[in-house]
Amino acid sequence: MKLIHASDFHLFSGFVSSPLPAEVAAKHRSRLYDSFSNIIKLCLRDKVDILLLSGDLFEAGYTKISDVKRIADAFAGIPETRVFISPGNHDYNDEDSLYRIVRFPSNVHIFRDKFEAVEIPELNTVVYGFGWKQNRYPEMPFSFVPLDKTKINLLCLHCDVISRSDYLPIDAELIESLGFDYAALGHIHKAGQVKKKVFYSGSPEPLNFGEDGNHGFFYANLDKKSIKVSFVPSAKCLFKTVIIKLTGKMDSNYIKEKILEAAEGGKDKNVYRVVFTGTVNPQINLDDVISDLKDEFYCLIYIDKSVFDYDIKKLYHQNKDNIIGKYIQKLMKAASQDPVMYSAMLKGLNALLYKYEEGENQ
Ligand SMILES: [Mn+2]
Repeated sequence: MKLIHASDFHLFSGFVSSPLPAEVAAKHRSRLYDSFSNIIKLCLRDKVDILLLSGDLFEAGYTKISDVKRIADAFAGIPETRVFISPGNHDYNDEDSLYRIVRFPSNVHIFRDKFEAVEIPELNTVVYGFGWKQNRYPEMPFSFVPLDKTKINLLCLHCDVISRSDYLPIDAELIESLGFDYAALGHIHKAGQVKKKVFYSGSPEPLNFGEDGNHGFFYANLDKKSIKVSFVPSAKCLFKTVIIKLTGKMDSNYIKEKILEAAEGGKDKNVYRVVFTGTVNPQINLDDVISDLKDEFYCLIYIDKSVFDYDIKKLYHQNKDNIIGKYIQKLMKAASQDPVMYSAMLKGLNALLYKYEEGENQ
């Protein structure tokens, strides 16, 4: 029997709390859908028997009826594949859920908030599952039942395999000990094998900078006696954080080179976040540095954690009689005791120096 296990697509995500610029968020949204439709194509090509989708298939808050209709139509295109969906915290299946508004084809089973067993006699298989009806479960909302070990027993569930969690905490040992032949879990976005037959497929595409590394889904060949599981990497892009430690000696071109070097040839497909640390020459505008590179990148954003590279003492002596010297004199004591004050002083100095220089040049 051929089985695909995928989860956490987060289709149609709004990326509202994400630092992605709107146009990149839109492109990434279509990548998410591509990852879904590529799995559908694979089911069709390989005549996959069972597709287990363990929750967060879409983000309900940003998903329209027509979007879910599109998902349902895709499933209608693979009538020979039995599809099981166990909704999770982002697509929970309550009375108002789009799962209940849109008509799904007969090859699709969507679990509700009752632990349920669905028999597939022709495959000698039982698929167990539970669908979330709310977005939190601080406690296990159901009990397992003993399994018929003459059958292939599958589990499809959105859950957290730690003892304390608001997201349906469950003991991985317990799942293993019950004797499931494959447990398809969702919720954790990083793929992994929790126990011999217990898997998190992770999200097929990464969704934010916390989700580095490979993303994809599991493809299993199994019968009652044997199981062969492979991870299929499917992500079209990686989310990469690049840390650039600046020194006051670096000029703009050197910083640009550093960023390009760190992007390692993935700049036309990956999502990059540069974090600047260290000290920066106050003459350099990091916003301009990033803007100059932007066209070469699929997505490039930055966070500035650097501080200006001033020799405060020297600056003070050079400017004793003007506003800059007086500013340093006023703030130096507080700044030496409080890092927030220190960084405020540097920002102020930057403003003053530029202003002062502009004035001189006029
Ligand atoms: Mn998720």
